[in-house]
Amino acid sequence: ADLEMAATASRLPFEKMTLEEAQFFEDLINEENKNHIRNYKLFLYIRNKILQMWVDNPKVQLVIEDILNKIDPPLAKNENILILRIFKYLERYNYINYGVFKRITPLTSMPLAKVIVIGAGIAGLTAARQLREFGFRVVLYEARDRIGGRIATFRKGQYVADMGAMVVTGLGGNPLAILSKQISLDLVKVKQKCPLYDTNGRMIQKDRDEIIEKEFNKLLEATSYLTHNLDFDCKIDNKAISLGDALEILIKLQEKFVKKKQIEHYAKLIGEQEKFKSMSDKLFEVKNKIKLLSHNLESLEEQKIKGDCVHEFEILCAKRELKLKCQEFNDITVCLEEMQKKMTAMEENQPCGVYLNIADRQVLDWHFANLEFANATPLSKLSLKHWDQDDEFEFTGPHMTVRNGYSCLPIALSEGLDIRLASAAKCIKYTESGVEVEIESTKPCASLNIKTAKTEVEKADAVLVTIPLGCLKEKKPTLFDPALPKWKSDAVDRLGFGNLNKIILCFDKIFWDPHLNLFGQVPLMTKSRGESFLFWNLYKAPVLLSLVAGESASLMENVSDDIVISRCIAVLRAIFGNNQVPQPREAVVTRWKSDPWSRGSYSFVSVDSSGSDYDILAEAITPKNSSVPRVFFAGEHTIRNYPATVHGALLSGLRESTKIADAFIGGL
Ligand code: FAJ
Repeated sequence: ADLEMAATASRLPFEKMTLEEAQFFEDLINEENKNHIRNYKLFLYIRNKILQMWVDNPKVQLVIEDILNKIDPPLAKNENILILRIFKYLERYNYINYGVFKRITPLTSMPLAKVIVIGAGIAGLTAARQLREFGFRVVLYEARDRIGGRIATFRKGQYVADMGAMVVTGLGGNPLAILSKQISLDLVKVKQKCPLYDTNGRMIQKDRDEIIEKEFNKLLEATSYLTHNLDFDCKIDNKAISLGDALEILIKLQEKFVKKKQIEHYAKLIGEQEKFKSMSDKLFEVKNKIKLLSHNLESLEEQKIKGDCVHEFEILCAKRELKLKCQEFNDITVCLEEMQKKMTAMEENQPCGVYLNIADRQVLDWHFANLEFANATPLSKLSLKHWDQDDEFEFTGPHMTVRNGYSCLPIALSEGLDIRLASAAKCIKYTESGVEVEIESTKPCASLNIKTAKTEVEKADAVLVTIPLGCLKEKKPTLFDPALPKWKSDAVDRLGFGNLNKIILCFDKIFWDPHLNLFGQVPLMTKSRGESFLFWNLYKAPVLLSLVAGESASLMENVSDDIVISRCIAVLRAIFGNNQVPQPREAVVTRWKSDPWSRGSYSFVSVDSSGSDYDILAEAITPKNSSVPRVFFAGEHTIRNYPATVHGALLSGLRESTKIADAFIGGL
């Protein structure tokens, strides 16, 4: 990587200090320092150079000696103290030496303090690993009998499929780019081509599909214009409105607009017809007049008296009058022809009276279902104003999937950690002197097939809570002692936690186009638009993954596996034909909302919430009379710029390890 690439890969501006950096190195760059301009440039050069060394080889711990040896003279000559300071900063703030790498220097043998991490999902594992690097004693408690949380891979024989997270949304700036260099993650680009089929299995015409997709984008742009460009506070009767409400209002307005255009067209056509009629009447009048004039002329000519100049003048006048009338007749005829043509054209080009016909609305509903999948909630629950507040932080590069299964990541991160499986935190007590966590075993008792009530209490200096937001919502009244402060508890209530489910179907052989990663079926009805609307073909073995999003995601959880699977197979049979689609050899149906250790899939910005609730959920709690915070929070629901994602959860874990180190080891 060059210096610029290394900075971008680390989510840092290449030619600028971040606010955090500017605060940290204030002494170097404040204007009272006579070298402040030089220092600023020097800082950026050293910082980017260290990042470059890490990005180039993240498999091995980067140590100060390496850097001192490799930083190019003359710029950084005799700047060893500054280099060390920048190195330590980058290490504490987890820009270097994170993930799975070979350590060169030994870990501290005398741990500084003890931290309990609750939850062995990606946030918990990353934080625990980093805290261990910083010299803490760390114990992880995980309620399930496996690690990974919402990263969960189904593996059976040749079959591999992700039941939770599966997409890596671009590698540019993504910490997973570093992890993918450290461990074996088989990242494969997702081909975006996605043919859509109607409910009879006919493929939707490409041009129609494109027109509706454009309309979908136009509707979304209109909601964004409403929110950001117009002075509209996104409230009706003082109640915040949802993205779904706004879209349906816009569709109604479009329908009204189309009707208005149609009425205008017909009014114009009627006007033309009336004009045509009065012109035709005029023609009739002129024709009669011509008859009269010709008759008059004929009789004048019959009475012709030679040499009578008055009579001759009368004939000349009559001829002239007749000629003028004939001219008028011709002009009116031409005019009528023109009018006729215009009316025919108007009749032939009648505007459509409906904005979307039934088939168009089904395709539009498919796009809405896709948006409900990305947000894991019906559009009617998303905040119109803030639902896409994290868009500007999107990583660059194509979306990828992990072909060998995403669980490789938590497994690699868990190496060497003290993890207690099947151990749920039941109560987290926090005081000025530390924390006590009541742990309950979740292992079913073999004889009675009930959960054992065996509990133990673990003490530590601090606790890091990475429990999903869905569980916090459900368990917060009893999980914390003392109860969470109101500012925190209200944010837990406000922020949304959605649902998304998958149906994994494993077959003997492929009956779909193996070159496609995606295909979809448009829904029959708006209400059930999220049910098996999209299929993913990602793995080496013949596996299809079907998504159930929107309202259907939670409804589906009350239906038996057999019914869910047969409904999904029916969709495939409509597309590929009854004879082509056999019963699956293996099938898995997820139920993330019913899962007691997730209670849903991932967070979203609900109607009454905003991006700042993520910040509130990230804030640590300092007990009364304590000099340090004791309860820290990580997880995808605590990271405003990268919520609802694996990389977000990972970055939140890194962030909290820094906070804990700052609190217990002290600043640098
Ligand atoms: O591809 O990055 C995906 N890619 C992604 N994240 C996804 C995605 C979705 C997505 C893509 C792009 C942008 C946004 C989202 C699309 C979807 O396919 N996919 C996805 C699909 C499903 C079905 C789910 C459920 C999730 C996704 N996600 C979200 C990520 O998986 C999560 O954001 C991330 O994995 C969260 O990590 P975390 O560390 O914050 O949370 P958990 O739940 O993994 O770990 C918490 C642990 O605490 C669990 O292991 C749990 O058992 C444990 N626990 C709970 N209560 C406890 C406890 N342990 C002890 N005591 C207790 N009382």
